[in-house]
Amino acid sequence: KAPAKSTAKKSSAVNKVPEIECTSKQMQQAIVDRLHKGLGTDAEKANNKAWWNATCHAVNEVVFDKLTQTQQNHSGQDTRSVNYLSLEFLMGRLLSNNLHNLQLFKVTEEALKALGKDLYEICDEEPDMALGNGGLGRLAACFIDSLATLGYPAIGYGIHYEHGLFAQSFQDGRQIERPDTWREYGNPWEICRPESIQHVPLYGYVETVFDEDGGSHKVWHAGQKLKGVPWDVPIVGYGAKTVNILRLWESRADEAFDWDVFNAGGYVDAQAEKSKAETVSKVLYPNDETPEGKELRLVQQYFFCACSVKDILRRFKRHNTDWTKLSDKVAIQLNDTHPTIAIPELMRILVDEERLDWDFAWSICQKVFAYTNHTLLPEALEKWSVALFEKVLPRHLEIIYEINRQFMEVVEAKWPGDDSKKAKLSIIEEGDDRKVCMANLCVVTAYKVNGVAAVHSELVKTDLFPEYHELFPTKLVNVTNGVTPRRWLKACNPKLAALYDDEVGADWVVNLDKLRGVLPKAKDVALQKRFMDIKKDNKIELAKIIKDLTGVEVSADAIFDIQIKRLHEYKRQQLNMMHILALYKRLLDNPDYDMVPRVFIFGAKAAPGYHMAKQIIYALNKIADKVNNDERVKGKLKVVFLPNYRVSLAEKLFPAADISEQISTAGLEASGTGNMKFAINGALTVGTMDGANIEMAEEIGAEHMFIFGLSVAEVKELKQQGYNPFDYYYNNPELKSVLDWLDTDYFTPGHPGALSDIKRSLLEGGDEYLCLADYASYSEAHLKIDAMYRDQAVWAEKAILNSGAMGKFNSDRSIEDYASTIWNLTKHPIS
Ligand code: GPV
Repeated sequence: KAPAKSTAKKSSAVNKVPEIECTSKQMQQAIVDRLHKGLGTDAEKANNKAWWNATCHAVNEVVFDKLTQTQQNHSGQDTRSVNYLSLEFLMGRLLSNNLHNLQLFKVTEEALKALGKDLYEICDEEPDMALGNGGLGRLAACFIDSLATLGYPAIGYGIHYEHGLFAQSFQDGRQIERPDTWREYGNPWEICRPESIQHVPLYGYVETVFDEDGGSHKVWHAGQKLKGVPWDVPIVGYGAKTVNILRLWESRADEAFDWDVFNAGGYVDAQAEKSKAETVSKVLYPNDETPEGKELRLVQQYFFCACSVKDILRRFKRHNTDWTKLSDKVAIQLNDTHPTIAIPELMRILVDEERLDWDFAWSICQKVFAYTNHTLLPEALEKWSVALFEKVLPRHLEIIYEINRQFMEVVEAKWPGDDSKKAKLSIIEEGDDRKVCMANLCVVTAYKVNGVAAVHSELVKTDLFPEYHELFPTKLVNVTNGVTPRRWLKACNPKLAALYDDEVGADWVVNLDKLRGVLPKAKDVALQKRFMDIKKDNKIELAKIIKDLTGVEVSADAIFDIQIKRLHEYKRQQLNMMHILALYKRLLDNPDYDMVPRVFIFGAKAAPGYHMAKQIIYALNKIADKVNNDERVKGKLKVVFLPNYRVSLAEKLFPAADISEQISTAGLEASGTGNMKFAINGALTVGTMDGANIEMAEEIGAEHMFIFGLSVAEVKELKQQGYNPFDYYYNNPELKSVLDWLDTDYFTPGHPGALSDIKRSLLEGGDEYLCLADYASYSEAHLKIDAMYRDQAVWAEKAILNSGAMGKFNSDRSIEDYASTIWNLTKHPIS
């Protein structure tokens, strides 16, 4: 099989998708039926939440049927499948998407309308399933959508967090976190599967047992046991030819294990044990790219990996007895290093429980696991303290030592006597506080390791793992990220989707390359008008939401300039902020300063313990307060920071954007996926040559984007020379005045210095992310944006050229790349 090449028209997906037979009358009946028989209420009494519930249950009648068919099909053929292990699945809402994928959206819209209800309002009742932090978790969600759409046998495995990512609000401009309660009153999309419960040992000690044949084996005597209860969420592919599952594990106390305490009359102690066990799946760690070395996190990782590996082996054993077949039937994809512990867990089961020979077990592991790297940031690479490991997972530590011992022999053979190579490649980092390096364990074991965009994958080879690359020259590969066009165009931007249906045919939904059909017509006045009218409508919709959420009035005639992503210094929201301050200053210095009205829109959560990120949120809110209430800017400048950015809010933002801010320091954003969602929806990108921006420029043409700033090579060079932010500060008066402004109490009346630490980190702190170095170039790019927007015909043409050229960034293409270059998967659609 040839490796999948980027844009080639190869999306062999479902091209003609048969409608599921269902009339509006039948759907009405099904929904009313669910209200009556499922919820014990009626159309008179029901509130919108109940209507939402009833609609979900009506939809599930179709979903479950297709799910059963899919499972019978996969099990009957004992198909090879991919198991996508991820600590995060940022699913968002499911109703609208499921309806689109079942092609029941229109019918349901009509049915509800006949019942006096609006489907969009009903969809808005659904709480987001926010079981993820950001890009990494949302990528997993797009991937399982594409896997099902393409008809691949696949299971997503994760944790059934009781509380997903915290809800964010602002108090005097500062971020406040509240628990997320997505399933407080149950959730219609999940099915509990007690028949597939798993048991997970933890803590305790390892015993060596000597066998009669003179050999020996290890027995792990656990100090505690957890019960893993699986909850399945059906994943409906577009056209419903496949309904896969996302299996999420909930932790409970293992009654069998607590029996002694219970019998001894320790009722209260037993209850306390129970609640301790339940904390394991209680809450998602809210850190993005900043691992927290807490015991509970390690326990979470092991808990879900142990459940998942056992579940995978249980399915395998239903049809197989020959362990050499495991790698024919099973691929396990590790979404970053978070599920790495699955590797020693599989070794443990094969060696200690199945009693396979070590070398045989190791050869199996090396054919089963593949690993995706999502970052180069050194602080983001997971390392666990050996002491903690020994306490929680004593047997796994032994196994890792043995893997490492054998691997060090390989390193010695390649670089005889070179201890520095051994130190660098060792899975165990030596020192006072010895550490287990999870990324090293992944690279040593996995048969493929991939980065998530071309430049990132190159840097993985040259900068992150150069020695591993020398040792395993075919192991490191690239699979550029993508996003599902079902959620990120069809469902979230129905008007633009309808335009594309008319222009290129409705099957763009499964073959995004088809959008290229509009490229030759980018100058067509009628098309431009339709395109820009849609954008305007979407902006008006967003303006209402902004008013609702913040009280700020914005004009849909202004340029909507949006930066939405986690708050991180490397993503440089602070650079955007500096430019906003410069515009504000220009307007104050010259009341007639000529600029197209601009609305800067932000959405971002900061990790609760990330001080500088929280300061940047605070600063932006304070700046917004000032700017939005300053008559002198005459409405030319507005700044809004939307609270509680999440998938469902993103769906309202991407379609309404004119400008997409993708301004990370070159070399630091592995890929980005928001960049893709913006461009597909017709926003123009202001961005650095980083991550997938580079490949977008290849597809779209860099001349149709606002590329600025230092390249990866230039960043390296500048850092090597010794970067001094003060050089830029003293040489650029505007930049200096903007930064000095932060030292006053202008934005925080009565509290001078409240924003000074941002300035400090950009000057004395060394400006690690080169904001000052890129400032002038960024500011210039914004002048070009302003100039171009004045010519609406040119703008429309560019927007069409951007959107139409995004075919490559369909997650179906990413999945085809994984399927052919890593997973060796075959499609098994049910019809
Ligand atoms: I590592 N990413 C993330 O969202 N969380 C993480 O903990 C880590 C990486 C992101 C990268 O920052 C993005 O560039 C990338 O597009 C995304 O993962 C998906 O690959």
